[in-house]
Amino acid sequence: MKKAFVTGITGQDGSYLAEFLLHKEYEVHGLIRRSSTFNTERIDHLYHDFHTPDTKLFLHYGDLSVSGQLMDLLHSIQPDEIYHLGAQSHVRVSFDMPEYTGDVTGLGTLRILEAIRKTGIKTKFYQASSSEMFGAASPPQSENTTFQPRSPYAAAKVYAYYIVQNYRDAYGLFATNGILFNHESPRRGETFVTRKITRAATQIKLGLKNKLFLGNLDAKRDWGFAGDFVEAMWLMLQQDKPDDFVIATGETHSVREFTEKVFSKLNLDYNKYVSVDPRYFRPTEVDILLGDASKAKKALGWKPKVTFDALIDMMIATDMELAKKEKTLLDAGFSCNNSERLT
Ligand code: NAP
Ligand code: G4F
Repeated sequence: MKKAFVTGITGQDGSYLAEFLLHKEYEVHGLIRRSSTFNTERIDHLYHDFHTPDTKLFLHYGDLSVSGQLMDLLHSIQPDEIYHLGAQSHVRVSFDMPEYTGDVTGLGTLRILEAIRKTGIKTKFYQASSSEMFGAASPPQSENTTFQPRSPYAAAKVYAYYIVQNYRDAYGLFATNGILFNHESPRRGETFVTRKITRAATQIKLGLKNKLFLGNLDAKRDWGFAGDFVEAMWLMLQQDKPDDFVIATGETHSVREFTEKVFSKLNLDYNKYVSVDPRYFRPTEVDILLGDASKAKKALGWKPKVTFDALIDMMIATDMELAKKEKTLLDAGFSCNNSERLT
């Protein structure tokens, strides 16, 4: 039985990856942060008390800003594969918290690589690199495109990308960068634009809300489904040699187009409900991302399965169920959180 260690297991990708690996009979170890509120909602359906016989998912407290404990964990678990997904992953927030983002998203990767090197464990390492690193580079973007980062988050990811390559060359580690374009799902954090839109539109449809404030509607993204993308992460670590791969759908759509589609699928005219609030603009923006994943297609045999329309349908369906539950609670006199978030 193979063992995997997953940082960021409580996040969108971590939860899909944990499901995928457990299905493949891996023993999965996840790093979680101590929080005063529960942060394991996305993996609760996978977790069994560790006293349960044959349990395959184990959680360990830790933080990417602390190196000694990462070393102890890797030494005791001895994973065959490490999927490093943990990060301060919100681009807008990285402008508010640049130092923290540099520490966790940039140096966090170095801390794990150092833990591998110092413990001497034999393992394969996956780094969650990002299309945000391409920034201002013209589309389509591939493994050969020069990075032009446009945010503290992107700059931190560029550092992490190159330190992965350096540890591969300098110490012979099996360390691979997956350069993933945007991927979404019903488990996407509610302050990322796609989920912010599907949450609000379904709430508006049920009369729980009457306005949605967004930032730059003209930005374009190459949006895929997170469930498809975690399979690519696994495929990268099944190769004989480490390498770097772009993972993308090869289609790009604007935020306006995404918004219009979601509202029209609910028989609503987005113009009546959506307003632009400059508070959501970024000091520097990435105008267009469009990935060329032909290398991954050829070398890994990977291609996306879920279309743009199917992704939107999936997100609307889940958020409609959530909105119905909220409506039931409100009708019964309870309160529910449908306030605007900071981002
Ligand atoms: P996410 O939902 O924001 O999840 C981030 C995870 O990192 C969460 O489990 C979070 O824990 C954890 N984390 C944050 N700070 C930490 C710290 N100091 N110590 C330990 N864990 C920490 O992100 P995602 O969308 O799943 O993305 C996964 C990775 O892929 C990230 O590295 C992201 O930057 C990268 N990426 C994402 C995309 C995308 O479109 N989704 C595209 C390219 C690259 P809590 O639950 O406690 O907050
Ligand atoms: O959904 P977003 O916040 O995602 P963004 O900035 O592209 O970053 C995501 O994808 C990266 C991969 O390229 C990941 F590395 C990163 O971790 C994250 O998962 O914003 C998408 C676009 C931006 O252009 C933003 O300006 O939507 C625009 N937008 C317009 N109104 C908004 C809003 N974004 C957010 N979050 N909230 C808005 O109200």
